[in-house]
Amino acid sequence: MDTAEPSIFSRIVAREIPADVVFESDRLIAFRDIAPQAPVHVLVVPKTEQYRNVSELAAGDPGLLAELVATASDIASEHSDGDYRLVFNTGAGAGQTVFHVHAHVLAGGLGEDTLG
Ligand code: DGP
Repeated sequence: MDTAEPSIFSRIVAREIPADVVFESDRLIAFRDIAPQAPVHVLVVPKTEQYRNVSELAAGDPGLLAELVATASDIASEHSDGDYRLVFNTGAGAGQTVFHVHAHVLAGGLGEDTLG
């Protein structure tokens, strides 16, 4: 028996917890991060939680990863000037806290000192 709890993002997909959803398709959902790190900070998330991180997604369903990247680009164009940073935290040591693959789309007035 699978006793694993659904991830927090699966609960957003199921509308069990609220989120500010900006995009949804049959395979993806995108919503604003609860703790924004940039003027535009949206998470793009496959609806399936079978992939824990971007490496697993790339190996298991590269087409879905390509859809995710295209969606991130569209969101940056729709909500800002089209320039964006795409971040996949991978592993607890890199700051990943939700082990259901997701991309952070950061856009809108990014300072030059916000990354390395
Ligand atoms: P990461 O550290 O890469 O695993 O990012 C997880 C992100 O998820 C973090 O920036 C905060 C966000 N987050 C966690 N719980 C919720 C939630 O319930 N709603 C929303 N909108 N974002 C959440």
